[in-house]
Amino acid sequence: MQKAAAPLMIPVRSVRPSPLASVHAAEGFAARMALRRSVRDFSPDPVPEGVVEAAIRAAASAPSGANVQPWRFVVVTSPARKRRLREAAEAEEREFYSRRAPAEWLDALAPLGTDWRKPFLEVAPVVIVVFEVHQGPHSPKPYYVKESVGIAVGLLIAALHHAGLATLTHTPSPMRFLNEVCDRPPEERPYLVMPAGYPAPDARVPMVSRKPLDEVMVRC
Ligand code: IYR
Repeated sequence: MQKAAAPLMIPVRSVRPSPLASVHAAEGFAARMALRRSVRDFSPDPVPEGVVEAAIRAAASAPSGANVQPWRFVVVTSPARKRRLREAAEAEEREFYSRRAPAEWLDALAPLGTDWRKPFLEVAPVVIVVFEVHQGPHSPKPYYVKESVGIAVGLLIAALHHAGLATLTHTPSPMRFLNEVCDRPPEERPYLVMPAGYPAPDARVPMVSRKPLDEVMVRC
């Protein structure tokens, strides 16, 4: 086997902030992210042109295994397509809530107040369906796919929140119906569904809290 050519290397573009500016930036970001909530009641108001594109560009800047970038972001805005999405998702969710979910899982979900109804898939002005891209006729073998796509989705959520939009990380189960609804080939596997938009004026979210830092961070 021939050895791969040495990669072209370029200088890293980075400006080191002062320590104070660094702490300020980190604190500001943490405070902003702490305001993010998963929203299930959306306003149908459209989102400004370009916000979703820029947020997906931010998401697609994520690190990925071997830099394969194994993700596809399908942006659904057409009312007809959103309706199909909702109908197909609700059919699965109806099964999930009435038959498939074990009692333990339903108990865990009870504080969130979720059920099989998914009107947000039709009401939100944009629904981004995220797919993992596996090896196929036009896609190389990816590595650490779930980790890579998870990181990209984290950036997507942060980017949309930063732009003032609310999101929901929605995971219908099973999700294969999304290939048909979104016209995607079999090597693309649904990862999650993300409605995005502004919260409805009367939107409510469950009163839940985040673990304090000393519960999630340890030093060793
Ligand atoms: N997919 C279902 C159930 C659900 C599961 C988890 I884990 C959640 O955090 C929330 C919901 C639904 O979307 O309702």
